[in-house]
Amino acid sequence: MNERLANIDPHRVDLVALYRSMLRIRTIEEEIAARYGEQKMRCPIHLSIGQEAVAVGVSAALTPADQVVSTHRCHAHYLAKGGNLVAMLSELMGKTTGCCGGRGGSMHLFDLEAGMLLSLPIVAASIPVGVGAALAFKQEGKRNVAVIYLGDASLEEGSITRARISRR
Ligand SMILES: Cc1ncc(C[n+]2csc(CCOP(=O)(O)OP(=O)(O)O)c2C)c(N)n1
Repeated sequence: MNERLANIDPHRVDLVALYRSMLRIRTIEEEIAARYGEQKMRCPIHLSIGQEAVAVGVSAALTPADQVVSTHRCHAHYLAKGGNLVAMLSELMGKTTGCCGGRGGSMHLFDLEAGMLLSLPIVAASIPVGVGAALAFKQEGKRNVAVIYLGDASLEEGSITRARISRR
């Protein structure tokens, strides 16, 4: 197990802060759902309501220098990792102030400063990118962690097998 994860003491983790972070994400996503019909968000949207704990729990074990790669369902991963909310909402609305300049939409969130490396809607495409980020850390002699979020549909894609092979 990664040393950083192994060192987490559940009695010292700020559970209220974790809960607040989960609630914040839930509230934001519920508001997005409620307002989607206004047609100001000009992109398809995939919510992750009910999965907030995964994003918040994982991010709690990471530093800003650790990197995360996500999928089409990336709002919670982005927010939990410290992604900028205004840049995210601007992106959903296709504004130039969005994190992708308004060209990517909901499925392409990233925030390099926060260590949110990339989100990719192509199923399993996040896997080789995350493996590459981990390899870069290794080659640079850094002890950082790269996290790949994926849905179970990724498991039947060839890139997950190739990622396992390249790990050896
Ligand atoms: C290579 C590829 N094939 C098909 C699609 C169309 N597609 C978009 S989301 C999705 C389902 C993804 O399921 P899963 O990864 O389990 O995530 P979930 O949406 O269930 O959270 C598919 C097949 C795609 N984006 N990429």
